[in-house]
Amino acid sequence: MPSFRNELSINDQEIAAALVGEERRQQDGVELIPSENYTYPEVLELLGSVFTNKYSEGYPGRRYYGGQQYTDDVENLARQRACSLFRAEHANVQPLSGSPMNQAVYLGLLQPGDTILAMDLSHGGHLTHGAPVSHMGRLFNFVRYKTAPSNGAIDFDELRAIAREARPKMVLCGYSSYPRDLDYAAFKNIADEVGALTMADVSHYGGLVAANVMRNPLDAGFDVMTTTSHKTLRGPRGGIILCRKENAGRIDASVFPGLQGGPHMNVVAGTAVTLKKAATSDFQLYARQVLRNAKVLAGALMERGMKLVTDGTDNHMMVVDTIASVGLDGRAAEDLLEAIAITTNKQVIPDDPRPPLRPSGIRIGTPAATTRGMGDSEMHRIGEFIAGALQASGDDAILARLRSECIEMCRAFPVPGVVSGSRSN
Ligand code: DSN
Repeated sequence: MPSFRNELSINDQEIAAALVGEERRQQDGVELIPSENYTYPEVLELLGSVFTNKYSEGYPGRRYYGGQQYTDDVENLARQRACSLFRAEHANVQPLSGSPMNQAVYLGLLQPGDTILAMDLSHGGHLTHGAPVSHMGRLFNFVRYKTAPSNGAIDFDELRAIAREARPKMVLCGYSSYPRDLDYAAFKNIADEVGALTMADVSHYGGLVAANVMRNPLDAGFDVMTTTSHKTLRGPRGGIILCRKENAGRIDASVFPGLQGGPHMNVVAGTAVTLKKAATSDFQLYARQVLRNAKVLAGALMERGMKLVTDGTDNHMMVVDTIASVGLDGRAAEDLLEAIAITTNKQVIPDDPRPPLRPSGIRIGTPAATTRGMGDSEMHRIGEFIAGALQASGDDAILARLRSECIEMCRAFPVPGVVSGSRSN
């Protein structure tokens, strides 16, 4: 089997074959799932380092196990870098990923049964923002606000009315499928009126906030901001909670021992490196290009007759209404694009009448393609590939041609950490 590696020391043929296959899939295809990215070779190295051997329950200087001189250094650096990057008073870098990160905040600052005002899930909110199928949706009382499908605007008069009626303990914003930026000051004003805490989950666009190309909710006085580290930030899979000093004790105790045991120190080390890189001018250029690429791709799709929810984007993602565009549901569209080596994900649109596994659209984002160095001309080509494939459903000859053109384009843009014949670039 052809391999992208010079050598592979994994003496387990089935797993080795899966790894080589995944490397080839990542190298040969365009990754457009907006929550995915290619992490740095340095992070891949740290993830496979001896830090994974270490138990470190507790926090620097207050651990329940010995042997912490190096893990303490790593966690202190990660916390300091997170605070400096996001202009926060306190950071917890231990959440194992995005869901436990958000759960730790709710459980640390609220009581079961409390009301949380959050974005409607089909309008872009995340599972942990109270989906009925999630444990958080059962533990807390989530009340919803919506957005205008025409332009994504939030009607803050209506939101104020809902808040006055529901008297939430927390006003939550942030999203996993919404193509616009948010007015955090407006959320904060309403929360202050009803005496609620403010929390923003910027997991998707944490890297864009870090680079100051999207608004930072902490600048508007938010109490808590959460972000995953593996999306626009390009780090290892993990979560970061940023908060005021006055809430630091409750947040830390909620993460450990409240919700988790030992932090994954190999991940925390990778997070520290990621946060240092996110403070550089190179990262700012990257973040600007992510936004530019999204605008160019959105324009290319709309020129070719694709209907985007809110007719465009102000961030790194867009949602294509595939039913309105070509009469295909999101699953069929996802499958069709996968056949031409483009990975997207099926996605509900606002107030979608269709079920989540057969929704009306797909979600597309530019962070991963931008990491590979793709720019304007590749975004135009990707727009052609996507529209061409969706409009050619059932035409195998056209799909085969699009697939080979797409793979050829990808080969000119190596994936960091995976290069034909070598392990890194
Ligand atoms: N699964 C992530 C996403 O795709 O948005 C969020 O957790």
